[in-house]
Amino acid sequence: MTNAQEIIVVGGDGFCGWPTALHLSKLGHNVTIVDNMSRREIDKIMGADSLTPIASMKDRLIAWKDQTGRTIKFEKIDVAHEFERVLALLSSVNPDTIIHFGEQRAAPYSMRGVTEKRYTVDNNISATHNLLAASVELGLDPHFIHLGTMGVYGYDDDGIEIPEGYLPVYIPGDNNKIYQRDILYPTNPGSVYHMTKSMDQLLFQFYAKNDSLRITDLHQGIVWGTQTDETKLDERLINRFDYDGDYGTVLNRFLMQAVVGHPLTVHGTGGQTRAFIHIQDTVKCLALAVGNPPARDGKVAILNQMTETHTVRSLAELVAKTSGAQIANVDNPRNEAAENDLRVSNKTFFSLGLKPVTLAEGLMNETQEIAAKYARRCIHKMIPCVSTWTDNQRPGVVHRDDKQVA
Ligand code: NAD
Ligand code: USQ
Repeated sequence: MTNAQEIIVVGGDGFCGWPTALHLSKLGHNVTIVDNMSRREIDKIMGADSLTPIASMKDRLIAWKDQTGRTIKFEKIDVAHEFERVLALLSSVNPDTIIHFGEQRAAPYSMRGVTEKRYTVDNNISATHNLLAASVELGLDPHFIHLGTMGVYGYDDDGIEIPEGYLPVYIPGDNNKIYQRDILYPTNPGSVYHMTKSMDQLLFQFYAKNDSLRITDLHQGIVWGTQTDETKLDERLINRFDYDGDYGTVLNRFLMQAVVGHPLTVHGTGGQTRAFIHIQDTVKCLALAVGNPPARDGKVAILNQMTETHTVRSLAELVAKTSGAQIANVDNPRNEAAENDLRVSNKTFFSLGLKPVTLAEGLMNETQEIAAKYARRCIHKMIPCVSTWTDNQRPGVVHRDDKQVA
């Protein structure tokens, strides 16, 4: 491969970051992972764990070297709070690309209580800003790639296809002329976590304009699956598989629930439509983004990184049909529309050559095989979603306008 880059993968111990780091290393790039291991700490505090047995970072990197002969470097740094260390690292690596996965990414965790709300805002906003500010302070010129989320736009069901970042608006001026502006497509976040991703967008807008940083913001849908070509090479390289009520995402939860004999936990009617992408395509999209930095024109490149949409209900029905699992419609702990449509423009990745794997193409079986292999590790009490969006949704809470007091 030509054009090997120096790439820093922040959050490279996580579900998306780890397989991305491996994929980019395999392509010949020089990869440095940065992570503060907070995700593993949160699991310990919650009493949860990845369904798959994830090796220590040291063993992961030894396994990668054993399998491929390639070296990935690792620095344990909290990028939200250790600014001097971020400066020192960026200065020594002088990265061509920084990929930023290093945020608290669970919507339910961000809604657990005030401690988790404050942690999510503090961690995510400071992490993003420190990386941008450090690059500018050092006079570096990295292509900055951030993992954002489809959910910044909310699910209002207004029949409009969500564009890739920008909305042309036409404003009548005082002189009877009509002026066109491309504004950031309005956000309408549905959790404190999604709110931090909306706020990140303004940081990017400012640094692209003021300091001419080249920034790509990938608005990713819900990632499913667990293994990629690289993580399959050795059991010590296995990716994490979250299934608990806060960090487990819906399709992976259903696939493992079917395996361990738990009814599929559909929130409400299951009429919520969401965007999805397989982890194998996540790593391919990242490689495409690395190879295609945006022009230095003061404008953030915003790409929708998703390959298909489904309702929660249809996913549950599909999993139930193939596995015989029962479906349980449970009270929705979230404050979200019960039913919505969703249309998303994802033309950029397709124009760059992405050929996605879809649900129909058999990877659901592979994910269930992994879940079955490690089903004995399941901590059943961690399956229910107990983080609620408002106090009123907590079990046993008497609503202010209830006539009868229980
Ligand atoms: P993850 O929690 O598995 O990984 C995030 C990693 O970042 C963890 O290893 C964590 O320890 C690290 N981290 C967090 N704060 C840090 C800090 N201050 N300093 C250094 N490291 C820090 O999450 P993921 O599923 O891999 O998601 C990665 C990114 O992709 C997130 O920003 C998330 O918002 C985005 N995303 C994820 C999904 C999904 O379905 N998993 C979908 C859309 C977008
Ligand atoms: N849901 C169920 N049953 C469950 C779990 C979830 O019905 O057992 C429902 C939720 O109520 C919601 C939908 O499934 O309507 C999706 O929930 P999720 O937990 O799979 O996904 P979400 O909270 O949106 O967050 C995940 C990732 C986040 C990422 C986001 C992409 O955790 O990091 O940003 O997907 S997106 O949804 O496109 O914004």
